[in-house]
Amino acid sequence: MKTHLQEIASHFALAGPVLKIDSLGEGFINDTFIVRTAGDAPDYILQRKNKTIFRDVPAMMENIRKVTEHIRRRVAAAGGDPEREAMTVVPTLDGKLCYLDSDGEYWAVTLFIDDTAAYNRADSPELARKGGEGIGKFQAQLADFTEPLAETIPGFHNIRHRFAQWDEALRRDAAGRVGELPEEIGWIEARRAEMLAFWSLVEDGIIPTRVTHNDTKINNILFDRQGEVLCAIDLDTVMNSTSLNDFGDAIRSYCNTGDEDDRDLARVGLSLEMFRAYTDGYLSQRARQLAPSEIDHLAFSARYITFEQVLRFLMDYIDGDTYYKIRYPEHNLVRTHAQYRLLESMEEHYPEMCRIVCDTAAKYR
Ligand code: GN1
Ligand code: MG
Repeated sequence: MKTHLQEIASHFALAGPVLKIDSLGEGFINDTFIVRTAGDAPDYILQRKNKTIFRDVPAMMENIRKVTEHIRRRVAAAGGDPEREAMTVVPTLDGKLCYLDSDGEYWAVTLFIDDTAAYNRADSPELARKGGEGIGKFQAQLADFTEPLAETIPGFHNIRHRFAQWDEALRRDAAGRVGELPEEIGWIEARRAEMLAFWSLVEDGIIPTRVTHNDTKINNILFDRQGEVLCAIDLDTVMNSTSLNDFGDAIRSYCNTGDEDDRDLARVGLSLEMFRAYTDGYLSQRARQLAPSEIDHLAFSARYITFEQVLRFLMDYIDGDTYYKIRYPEHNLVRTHAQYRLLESMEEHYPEMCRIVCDTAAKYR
């Protein structure tokens, strides 16, 4: 008898019979599985997309199709292997990009890329440099992409929008936790003005808007066994935004000496060595295309995205843990504290971060 997952998989245009389906990965949002097939047929990634978070899954899948097809053409033109250096969306048997099951859940399939490595933290400057190069290439591949993209999560990295949600969450106090969090709430409020001032530069067009990934933490990048970047995965949030977000979000994960949810705050901080390496890789691909206003705010973007992450984890804790998957009741608060320690470390090292960006940009311009 077919399992539920096998029944779901049977609606997709797979090249071979399904052997088994196992759970995969550590994503906080979707449920991810690997579909093993018999014989020479490739394996596949099957995902149940989180429809509470992504309000229009078909539109999101259409974004992913457009963007991956564009990247595949660019990879092929450069003599690369589009099946390894790009994601491939596998349609349903009736040609749709996702399958809607009888419970109202959306499922999507992509080709599984074999023989790869994934990381939660950069373990060497070489890896950080390669990661920077990979996101730099991703942005460069999409620099001439002109098709419209749906906004899959409205105001995703827009801090004005996040503060509106934040004010509402404090007012609602859904889980009755606001009273216990004066210190943590103070961390957010103390930085409201400087974060909004940065976002005004994007709103006013001083910092340009481009096609960006928007979720560039290290485990959303696939490396090959030699440490080269193959491609960016988890393209659910590909949208038009500032490319600074992709830099900042990557720094948040590549350059953290601890874990995103480390309970031991003494382990958490910004590694300037990893920062230098990531910046070098990224700017080796992007220095000549970025506007001066973008270069000038690269270092700040790491503070911006890390601040946003503190706000989002704390807001989810205040809301009663409705957005991120948690493994234990205080998980979102532990994440908040660990990301705040990282933010403080970035603030302490900010002058050096600016100097590194400036020197590296000069090297590649
Ligand atoms: C989520 O889906 P995943 O686990 O790659 C989140 C990111 C956060 C990240 C925190 C759609 O990423 O924005 O930065 O967790 N994705 C969405 O680790 O909210
Ligand atoms: Mg992910």
